[in-house]
Amino acid sequence: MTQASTADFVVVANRLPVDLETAPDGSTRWRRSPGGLVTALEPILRHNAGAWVGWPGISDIEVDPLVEDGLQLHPVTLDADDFEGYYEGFSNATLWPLYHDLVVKPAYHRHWWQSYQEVNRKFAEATAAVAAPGATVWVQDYQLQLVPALLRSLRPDLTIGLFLHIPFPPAELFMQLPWRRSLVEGMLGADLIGFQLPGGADNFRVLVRDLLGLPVSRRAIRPGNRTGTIEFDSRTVHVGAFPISTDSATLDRSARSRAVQRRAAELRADLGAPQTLLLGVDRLDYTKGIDVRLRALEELLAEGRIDPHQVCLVQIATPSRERVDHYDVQRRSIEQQVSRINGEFSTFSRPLVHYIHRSVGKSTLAALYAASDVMLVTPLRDGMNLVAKEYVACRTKVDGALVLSEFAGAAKELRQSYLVNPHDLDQVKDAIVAAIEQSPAEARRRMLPMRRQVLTHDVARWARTFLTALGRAAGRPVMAE
Ligand code: ADQ
Repeated sequence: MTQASTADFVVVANRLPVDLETAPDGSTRWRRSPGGLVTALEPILRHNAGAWVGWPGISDIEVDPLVEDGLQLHPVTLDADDFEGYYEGFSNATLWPLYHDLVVKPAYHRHWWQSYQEVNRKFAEATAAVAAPGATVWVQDYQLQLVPALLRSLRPDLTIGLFLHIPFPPAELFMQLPWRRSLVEGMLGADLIGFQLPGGADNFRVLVRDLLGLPVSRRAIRPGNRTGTIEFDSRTVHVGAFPISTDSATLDRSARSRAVQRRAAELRADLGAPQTLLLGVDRLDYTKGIDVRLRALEELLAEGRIDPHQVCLVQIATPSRERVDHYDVQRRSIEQQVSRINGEFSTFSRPLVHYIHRSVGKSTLAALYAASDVMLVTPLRDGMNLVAKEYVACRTKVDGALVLSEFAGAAKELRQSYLVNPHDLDQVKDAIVAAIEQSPAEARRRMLPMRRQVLTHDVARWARTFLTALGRAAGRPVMAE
């Protein structure tokens, strides 16, 4: 690891693509956390002497900039109060529920907002110190919505993009936020603001028109992509939809590999060789509708519409935001549901629901996708939902079935899935039964176009499309890829 220098391309995200871990003896070391974002951005970062600014995952630790595996990493230090106010508080107990249709009630606290402003300033200052003259900066997600304007005031020479990974709510919901004007003005510091869906971009434009009284237009900056412009502070801010995706070719290749195929067969055997294997993979979050699918399953079993000897569900639920109250409530309720179903319907040879409250490795995940007949993705609201796309990318035999909530962004592209309204339990139940009973021909008819979509629209294409639009919005040449 060597000292980092300034960069022509900077990614700013709440988390670095590596986690700092503390060993039992108190020493620290870095562990790579290869998410989809870093996979997509890594080639661009390398070609452009890029840098990543983010929090290393542990509070109260000062870490020097470093170069890890060729990537310049600039850690932002957060103390325990920052973590509580900015991250757990304002990001995850105010903005997260507000942007997900008030699935739970958002909490509005002035000291959280104060902390959010302070931490966003820290990120903006760290970025201003790292970016080379005229550099391109790409700010990620709802935790950092004030960074674009703060950064622009520090460094007017920069080209700034912002991408929101979660939904952007309708104006009538957003208007609840006591600090609505400051937050929107923070975002408008960007040259281009990207949303997952055209609906999010539309919500933002309506909000800006109504809240700030600004003229908004619909000048297209990319044919076929619904975008518009907003005139703000003598600048033109572009707004558009850029649906994110997964690293589909790598997943497809991994799912075809002998090792993953063998692991998939072993998993099915270990699970008692059920006739039908159902799968859920989510962060344990109240927006994901894990409870919805468990309720549907329980009713179907109670009504005798599915046979407990033939069906089994694996539900992987990654621990998430465990100190935020609503997450704890959700976890307990899911665990109760799982035990109730298992108490009623497990056989002596196997439990009905295998509930795993842990993260699993990439190849195990690919094997689970390859092994499962029906994938259950039933969020009440979700920006995109990459799990749905990952499942499709792993169905290399063009079979399997995806039950997908129409409130996930992915539903706009995966039209051939079994689309459901997660609030309509009877519809969810009927879709699960139809998915279990579908013929191989029907499976193929549905899966083929979904695979075509996911394989041709991968995460690298998403990043390229956004950065090309950002270059056009700023009127500068786009960077090398
Ligand atoms: P998330 O809400 O985290 O992301 P999602 O898009 O499904 O939701 O991404 C989760 C990722 O974590 C997937 O790549 C999945 O494979 C992985 N994962 C989940 N459980 C796992 C486990 N137990 N072990 C290992 N890996 C696991 C937010 C938004 C989404 C949006 C993404 C990307 O909420 O709507 O799709 O960002 O923009």
